[in-house]
Amino acid sequence: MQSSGARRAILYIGRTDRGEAWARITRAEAPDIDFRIFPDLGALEEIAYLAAWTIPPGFLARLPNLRVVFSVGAGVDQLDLAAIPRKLPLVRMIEPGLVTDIASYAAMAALILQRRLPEYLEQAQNGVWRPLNAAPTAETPVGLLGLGMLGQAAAASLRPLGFPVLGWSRSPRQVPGIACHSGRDGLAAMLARSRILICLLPLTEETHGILDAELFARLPRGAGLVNLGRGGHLVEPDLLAALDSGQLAAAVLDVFSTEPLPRGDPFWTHPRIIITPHIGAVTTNVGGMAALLANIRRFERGEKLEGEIDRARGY
Ligand code: NDP
Ligand code: OXD
Repeated sequence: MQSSGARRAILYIGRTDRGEAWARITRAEAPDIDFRIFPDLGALEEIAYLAAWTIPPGFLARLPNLRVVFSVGAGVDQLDLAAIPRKLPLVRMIEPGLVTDIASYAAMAALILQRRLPEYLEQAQNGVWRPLNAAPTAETPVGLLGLGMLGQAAAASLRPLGFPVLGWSRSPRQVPGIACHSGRDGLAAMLARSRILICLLPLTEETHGILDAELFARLPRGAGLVNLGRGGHLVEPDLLAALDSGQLAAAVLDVFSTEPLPRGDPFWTHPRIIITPHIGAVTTNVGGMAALLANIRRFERGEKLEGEIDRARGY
């Protein structure tokens, strides 16, 4: 534990506009803490907290008194986890803005797929006026891979629209209004019913490449896919093959193995793929900084941090 009276600083590495907003909030709400924006480091020994999306290789070794590493996002896989000493607490972002964003994105994507928007966009390109049958939401079960903060937020926005919601987690869960599954058998049972599948898993050794040909084959023919997790969850050639064969009808993708998605990538021009540039949920200035400061206060009181990563599980 560190005395809250000691001179200490947060170093932020990330988007400058957010850094400037967080510096203003810190000056107003926590004047006892110095907020620095990379590469303006100041005295390195004063840096107790690091808040970053990614960290330059080898940089942590320059911070002798670092106490906690905070991810500015809900996920931590974008950080080089092997380079962060295990004795340092690593904390993900938990803030209401992320929950609101994912809830609206999940609803939007499910409706895009259920109402067959990719096909209407393709028809419009060719001046074709042809109504298509769409199963009602009540007959369009949505399976959620991941039933954590964001999976549950997605469920909360889908249920009022009439979608039956199923969910899959690592450990067994009971969430009202969601048919919960866990384990390999649970996954197979959920996939068999999911007309739309939404990935909201963290990227770990266990979940890497989970969205592959074998998984697609377990979905009902003509299902839709939404990837809101990470690009590493998806085996991209397997998605193209599943769309070409009709096993999947369409996909809404927010995350990619390489970001920005390179020019010339076949996803850009595929008529059944809708692309957004990793905006599913974006940490807000006010909610994000409030969460960060609340966690620093907890840490300095010797209390449990909210969102600390279990390094063995990887999330
Ligand atoms: P949580 O840690 O709250 O939830 C993760 C869920 O995934 C839990 O239900 C967990 O199971 C489950 N899970 C993890 N590993 C496995 C596994 N091997 N098998 C089955 N289930 C598993 O994370 P969040 O909901 O906050 O965030 C999820 C992810 O969303 C982030 O890690 C990030 O990758 C992504 N994200 C994407 C954004 C975007 O803009 N596209 C924005 C923010 C986040 P259990 O309940 O048993 O622990
Ligand atoms: C996050 C993200 O993890 O933006 O928060 O993807």
